[in-house]
Amino acid sequence: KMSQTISQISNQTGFAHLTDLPCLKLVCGQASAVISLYGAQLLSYQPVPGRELLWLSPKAVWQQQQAIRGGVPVCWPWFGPAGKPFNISAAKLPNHGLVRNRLWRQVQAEPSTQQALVTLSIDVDDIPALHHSVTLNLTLKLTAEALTLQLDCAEPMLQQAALHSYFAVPSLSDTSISPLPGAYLDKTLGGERVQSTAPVRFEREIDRVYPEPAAELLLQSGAQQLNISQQGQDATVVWNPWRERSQAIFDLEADGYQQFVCVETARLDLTSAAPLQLCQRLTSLT
Ligand code: TA6
Repeated sequence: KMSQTISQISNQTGFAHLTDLPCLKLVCGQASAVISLYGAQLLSYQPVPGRELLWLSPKAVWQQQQAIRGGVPVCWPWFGPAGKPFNISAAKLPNHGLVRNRLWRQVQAEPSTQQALVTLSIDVDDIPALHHSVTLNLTLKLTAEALTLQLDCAEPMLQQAALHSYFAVPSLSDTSISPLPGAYLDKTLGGERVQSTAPVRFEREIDRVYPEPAAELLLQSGAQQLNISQQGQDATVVWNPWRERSQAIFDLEADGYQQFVCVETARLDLTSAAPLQLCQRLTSLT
């Protein structure tokens, strides 16, 4: 008898404690994923039932301008605080761009036997210094083996972007990411360039921008191993807020930082106007 992978895409209202959040659920064989239409934010990826690879804060909220704390936030068209060319007026602009706290629309959904594929889109007409609307697309592809996120913007413009993934870690003190380049910009030191070949260890706040990023990373924590494959990036950002910083973040529990690390596929260059294509693929190896 032929065994076929069954895939399926369905609407779902609510995820975890966010009971009124509009979501889509993707299933392919044993694997499943949940994505929120608010922010086009992936919230869950389970390669097999019960093994969650992403982290969501129990204090995450949505609506009222808030971005959901956890999953895979989409940062665009700027990363971090808005700088040039976006900060042209005195208006206060949100951290990490304009699309984390808006509803996206589903434009395409294709379940086939081998994969579940869905595209979410948003038209943004209030990018500072730009006088027309720009469309951003996020395509999610779930197969039995892997999950791929792809962010596309066809407009040749100055734009930054990041897939700001929060990965659940069973043991923060036994977590490593490799390979990482021997130099990085340390945002906890105001962006100072640091040369170091020592492996990153999560024993204090880590907020690093690694240029010259590898295409394939291994995130290991305890017995868990995850392959993170990236495309279109010019940086890998690694973030963990640690204890003190967490206290200033209203939607993080006091010890929440023990449960995740962010490994972000980012395009940060703002020197040339270009279309965007950024990709992160997650494959559990355990
Ligand atoms: O990617 C790291 C970072 O830019 C940190 O500096 C930290 O602020 C984090 O993202 C979270 O930002 P958020 O706007 O979600 O609070």
